[in-house]
Amino acid sequence: MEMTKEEFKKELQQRLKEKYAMDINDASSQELYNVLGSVVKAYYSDAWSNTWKDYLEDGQKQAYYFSIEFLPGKMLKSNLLNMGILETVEAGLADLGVSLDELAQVEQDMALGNGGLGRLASCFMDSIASCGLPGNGNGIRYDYGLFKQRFVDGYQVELPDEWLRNGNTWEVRKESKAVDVLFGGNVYLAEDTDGQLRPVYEGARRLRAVPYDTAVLGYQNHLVNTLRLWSVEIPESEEDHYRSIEDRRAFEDLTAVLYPDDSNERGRQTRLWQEYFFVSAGVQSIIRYYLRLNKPLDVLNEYVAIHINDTHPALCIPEMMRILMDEHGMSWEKAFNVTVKVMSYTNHTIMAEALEKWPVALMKENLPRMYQIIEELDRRFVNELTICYPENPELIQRTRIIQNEQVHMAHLAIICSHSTNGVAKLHSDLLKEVVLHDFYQLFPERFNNKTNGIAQRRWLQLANPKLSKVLDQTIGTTWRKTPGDLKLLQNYVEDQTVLDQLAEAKKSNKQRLASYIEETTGITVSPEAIFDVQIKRLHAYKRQLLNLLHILKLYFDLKDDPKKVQESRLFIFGAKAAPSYTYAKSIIKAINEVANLINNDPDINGRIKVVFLENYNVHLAELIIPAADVSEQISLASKEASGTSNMKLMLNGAITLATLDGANVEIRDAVGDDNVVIFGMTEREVYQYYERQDYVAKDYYDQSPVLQRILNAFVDGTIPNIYFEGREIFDSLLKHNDEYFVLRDFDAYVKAQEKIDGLYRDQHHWQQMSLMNIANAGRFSADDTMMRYAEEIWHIEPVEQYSKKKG
Ligand code: NTF
Repeated sequence: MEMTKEEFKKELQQRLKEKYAMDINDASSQELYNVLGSVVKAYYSDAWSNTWKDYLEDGQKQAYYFSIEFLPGKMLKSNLLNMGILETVEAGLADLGVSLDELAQVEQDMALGNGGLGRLASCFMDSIASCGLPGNGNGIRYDYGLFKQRFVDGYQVELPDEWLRNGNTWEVRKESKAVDVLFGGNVYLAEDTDGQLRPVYEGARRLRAVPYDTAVLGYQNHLVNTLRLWSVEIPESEEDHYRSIEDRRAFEDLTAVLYPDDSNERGRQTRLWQEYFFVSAGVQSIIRYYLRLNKPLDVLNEYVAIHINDTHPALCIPEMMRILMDEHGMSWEKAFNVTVKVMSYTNHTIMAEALEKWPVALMKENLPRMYQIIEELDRRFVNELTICYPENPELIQRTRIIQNEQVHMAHLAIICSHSTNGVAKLHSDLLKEVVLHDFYQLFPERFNNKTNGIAQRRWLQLANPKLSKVLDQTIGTTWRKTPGDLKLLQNYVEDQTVLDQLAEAKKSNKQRLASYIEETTGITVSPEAIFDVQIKRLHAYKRQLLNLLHILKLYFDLKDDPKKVQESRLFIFGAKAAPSYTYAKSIIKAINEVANLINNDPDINGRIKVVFLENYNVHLAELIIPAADVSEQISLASKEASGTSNMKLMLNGAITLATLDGANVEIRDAVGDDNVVIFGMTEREVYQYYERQDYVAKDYYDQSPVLQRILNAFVDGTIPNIYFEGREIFDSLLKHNDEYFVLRDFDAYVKAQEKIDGLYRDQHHWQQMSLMNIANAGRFSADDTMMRYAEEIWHIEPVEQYSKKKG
């Protein structure tokens, strides 16, 4: 994949002529972007088809990452970077009077995910390819991605995300690879001509799943994997079944929208259909491909690993069983044996409401064959346990797949796979000791930890070219391929020149963000202020409210004593709330009203500012993260499975202000106590409260005049325009006893914030801390995480290693 600047320019102009009969000067940004996309695509197309062919010819074992969400963001620059032609193209465009950055703006963020789970899947895709691993993604091509967030009078308003309006340059529709998926009807088993029992389907709806493939380019290694996203269509043969347009619509809507609830999933038929749709299509296409290898199906696990990303794709299990038994005549025992070896599962949350359960009636009606197989899986599991643990019927009741007329998807995933992992040490320990303890006792060897990671290419090389340059000049460029080499930076912790350069890079990123803030919100902010950032979904357990209470404290302190010594602070929020999550939306409204109050108060005179940026997404994250000084990771200990913005912020030199939750624990271990600010209850203390049931939030209020003043502000008109929301928040803390212990951790948080203030005042020391964070962020590289999945779960090897062995 090599190309000189002149070749590139020629190619671009040529294609522009072919496609639009235009010269550069006449083309719009959209037209130029489209043409640039096709140039880029043409450059990797050989490598893409070769990768497929090589895998097939070598009988290479491949992993398939099944995820109901992928959140890649914009792809133009990351493709250029990975192809090694980012600079060439940038320079070539500049010669032609075009700015690459401006063109890149044209691309719509591909936002087929809600937050951490989907973004992680995309970092993993990037890393799998960049590590030379044979692995592909499998998901849904939603017509509408995550809603666009607007604020109207401080309220969140959701607008549709029409990301496909101008087409999608990167995808390739693969009509010939379409498969059919059946829904509903009746299924019974009848003897076939060969004497085998086979299912007979009556009255089922047949839908066509058409794949759209997107290339996933490895970082400068000529490897191109595939992200396959499925879209629904009505097969021609079925046209007669659809009597009205509404009837058609109902089915075509199957892949129309991404469910915007990141955790709280209410039993909705469409969602169940979505889950089965992409799982069935994906597993069918894997088997079809596998059959081309001419290998028997009972060694499928030597060639295929399927990863179940959270429980949404757990139907992979019964679907694989169905195909092996119904379509290939395999016995139950053999099919089960292979399926367990092929499947592995990751749990991403312990929040009870996110542990998926489907009503038996719904499953039976919509996916009758799936239900039959699940019922049999459950029956056999119960039988086996009854033999092994006759004295413990409660254990069986607690762990079986079908309970109280509900199918427990996590149970299905654990019982029928060979690996269950959590996403940070603390989280995996909690799974073993508390949440999934029964299963851990049954299958201890299946449980393992794989701490999340991030793709340093997007979150440092692309998002922060300024810092990247300083790194290149200081420690050389090997960190770009081997993020662990960032460690070398530690040698410069006493080097004032390097510290100044880092500070300079940060400042310029802060200026860039300040301009964006001014342009989009009209609020003027000073790049001299501490940029204090909390960016993540809006959820009570993440405690954006704790942040807000502290802001109010600072506000009142300054009102009382305008001479109070304190660094200027800019509090930046970015967060979407699930449209049905009223409490989270009330918090958004409250933050926006507090922002208005403080930003416009002449007494404060800009010493504190609060900015809630609309429509937080991957692109905005790329702008905010490089500019952050403080990384707010303040969830109630035990609730955040891992977090990944914590890793991105650290990598960009922000100081983490955190509870000991999720991967924050490992961040502290990586940088040492001196380079992070930790506060609040530990997970153990939280569990002690649960055991003793003796938390009384109101005591904290009664005993603290500071808290009284702050909380009263929500209901006495001090914060304007939040009559209902203020009351709701006030009541959540006092009447409903503060589920996430905000008041319990408040004092500790205030002290931690005071510590931050003091540390920042000593700029030299702050720069040293920042350097230490960058230097130790290599530990959270998704490349390493993926290598561990590859070795310990999927048993796949990098292609190079594989070919070397063969050679
Ligand atoms: C999220 N889970 C967790 O809440 C985060 O802590 C974690 O970093 C990411 O997964 C990635 O592992 C979810 O989004 C979900 F869907 F499980 F709730």
